[in-house]
Amino acid sequence: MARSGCFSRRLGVAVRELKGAWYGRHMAASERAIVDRLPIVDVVLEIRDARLSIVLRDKIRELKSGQDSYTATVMLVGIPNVGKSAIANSLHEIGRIHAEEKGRHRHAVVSTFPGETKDITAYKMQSHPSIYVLDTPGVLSPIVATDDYASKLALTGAIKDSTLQDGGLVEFFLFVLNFSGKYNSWEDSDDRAELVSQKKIRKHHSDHTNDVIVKDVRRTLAKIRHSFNGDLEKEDEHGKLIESQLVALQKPFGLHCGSVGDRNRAIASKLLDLYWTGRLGHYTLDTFSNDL
Ligand SMILES: Nc1nc2c(ncn2[C@@H]2O[C@H](COP(=O)(O)OP(=O)(O)OP(=O)(O)O)[C@@H](O)[C@H]2O)c(=O)[nH]1
Ligand SMILES: [Mg+2]
Repeated sequence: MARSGCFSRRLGVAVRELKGAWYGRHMAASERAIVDRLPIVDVVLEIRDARLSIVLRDKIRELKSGQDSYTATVMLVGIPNVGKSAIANSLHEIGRIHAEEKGRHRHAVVSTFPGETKDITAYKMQSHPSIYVLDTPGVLSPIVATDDYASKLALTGAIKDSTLQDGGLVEFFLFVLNFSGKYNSWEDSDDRAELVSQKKIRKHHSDHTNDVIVKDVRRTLAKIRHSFNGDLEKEDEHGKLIESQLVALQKPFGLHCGSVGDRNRAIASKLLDLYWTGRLGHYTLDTFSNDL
């Protein structure tokens, strides 16, 4: 995403203007609590994305090879909203122990909002040897080095603040989307939806192809993108494309009343909600060098 240019800068500036406000007293206390627990923890797993699951499986296999009386503790750490609680729940769920042994805290709360987990909580996932998984509150340093990093953090949902909506968050999302190959995969999934409706293939639970609003939003965005004759690399031309996409979204979202400002805010929040709940696909914001 080397071309992020003005969209990333604008959002990065908006994030930096928050001056690390997300790192409040609560996050500082959580950070201290995590450090205090380190001596009793056997494995610390930093959660970044789904690819970590392979590392996780290997580590747990290593622990299992120890003595039966051994108690192992795995601590999940990471910035807010990366899925620590979701992983804690999955590990707890797949744990081979009786329901009554699973303890008082059955499930960690999973939410699209960062900062949902307030305290370190232990979930038992196995007996003989005992394995506990510790879910921790997300901690994000108050200092973000560059606008590029700040804007990507905001787009992942690690920082959520109402001022970011006016700071170019939705525009940065559309910028990323317009450069991605998602429109083609949406067309494929429309074809798939047709086959699903004809019952020629089974519907996959996560493809959202039967969600009418999602389909309309995807179609609207793709149509405007396909009719765009300008140059995506030119910031002013790309800005105009994004403006037209946002205006066109009034229809699928059914927003016809209220002031222009209110409508724009509602469109931005509905579109970002679709993105954050995975209904507009998954995006890798990092750039990888070929030697990785
Ligand atoms: N697409 C996708 N979304 C996920 C995955 N895991 C979690 N999520 C979503 O990411 C959001 C955050 O998940 P949480 O598990 O609450 O994140 P967290 O790291 O515990 O967040 P904090 O408690 O705020 O630090 C939720 O909307 C989840 O549904 C995943 O593997 N894939
Ligand atoms: Mg959590």
